[in-house]
Amino acid sequence: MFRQFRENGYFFALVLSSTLIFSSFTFPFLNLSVYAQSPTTHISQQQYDKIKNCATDLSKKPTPVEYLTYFNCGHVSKDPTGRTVRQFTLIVQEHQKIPISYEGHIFDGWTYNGTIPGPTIRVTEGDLVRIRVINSNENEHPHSLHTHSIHFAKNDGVSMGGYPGGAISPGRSFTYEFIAQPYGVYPYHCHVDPIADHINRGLYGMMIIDPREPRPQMTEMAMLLNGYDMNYDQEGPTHMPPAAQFEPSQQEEKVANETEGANSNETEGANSNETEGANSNETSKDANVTHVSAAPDKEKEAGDSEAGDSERDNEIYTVNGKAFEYMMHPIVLQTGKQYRVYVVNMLEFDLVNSIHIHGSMFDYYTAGTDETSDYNTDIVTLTQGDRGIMEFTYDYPGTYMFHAHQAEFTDLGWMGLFDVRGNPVNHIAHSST
Ligand SMILES: [Cu+2]
Repeated sequence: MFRQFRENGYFFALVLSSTLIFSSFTFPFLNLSVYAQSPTTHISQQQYDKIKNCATDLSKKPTPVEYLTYFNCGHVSKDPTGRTVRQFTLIVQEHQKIPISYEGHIFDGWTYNGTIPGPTIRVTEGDLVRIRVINSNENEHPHSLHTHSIHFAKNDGVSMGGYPGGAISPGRSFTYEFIAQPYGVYPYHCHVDPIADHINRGLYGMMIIDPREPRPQMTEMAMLLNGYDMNYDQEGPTHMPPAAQFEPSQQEEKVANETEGANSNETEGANSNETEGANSNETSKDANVTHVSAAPDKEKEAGDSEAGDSERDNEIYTVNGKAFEYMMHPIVLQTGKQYRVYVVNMLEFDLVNSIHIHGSMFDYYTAGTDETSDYNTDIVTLTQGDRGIMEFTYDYPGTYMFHAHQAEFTDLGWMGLFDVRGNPVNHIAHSST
């Protein structure tokens, strides 16, 4: 495995030397001088959105390169109390042909707004967030939107409890509402059973809740770690390129067999949030609850529960949706500048994922819910749903890899490059180049 990794490195060194020359990737640096330090209290919503690098075209489908810095801050308005309201629309579409490699692999994906991952939703703590999810008419399955963070049960996007937002039928929509809290970085995803399928198909994304007071300003990026089980259909790869070889597993696919929580499925774009008695979740132990992965443990032998799932595997691993994207388009950084990366792991079927950077160290903020970093490291390990914030600086120019520290994942696509430019800083350079 390691040898293969090294070979891949050499292969991509060659690719890199040519792509660097022709690279059309320009990194959108922010002009941040005005807000170099956290100001005191008042920053207007408009000013804040500007330094957040909010996208101006919300209908855009960002490419995997653009995804890095594409922050969708929603359509902004104010409610009668002056509170900022941010509205988003996510359209779920099944059977989208998503290019996920440079070797022609097409994934039969289910998407929020046409991309995998879905758009990065960015709001500020205290905002009223409304996310309208439309399940397209031509879809075959119910879907939902489950966001992590704090909210009423009826806005949780799960079928238990019989909430309409737990399973939106094709042709219907539901508007999820919550006050954004607490600040941090979160995953969002569909929570309809079988959930592994709905996630692996591509229904997930990142949500950033910014603190009311801006974090120290630096150039920001989003990195979402994922993988693809290509065996849903026969359209998967016949063989992988030298840089990404794998053995197709020979389990056949039981495509999403539907739960159809008969009761649920209201349309309701209504905005009432205030009700919600204490009764909430306990009801309906019958139909829905049995689907929640407790049953298989009893049936299967220990150590091999959910035998069907244990055979599932990913053939391609990526950051931001496309294998080796940032080797083909290295991310240009400058020595001495500070960078912040919001990282979320949504990899299905593998227990852990990781992110490791070469040539520097980063401060890590688990879940992004604290102002002080937890530790300084060059690798962090994440299980599905785990996330955090990395902050780092490069002292020396050069080309540095960043990748999962599992060689299998790197071989199959989860590897990228920082192209660090500028003069050495802070230290005396021992050698040039
Ligand atoms: Cu779904």
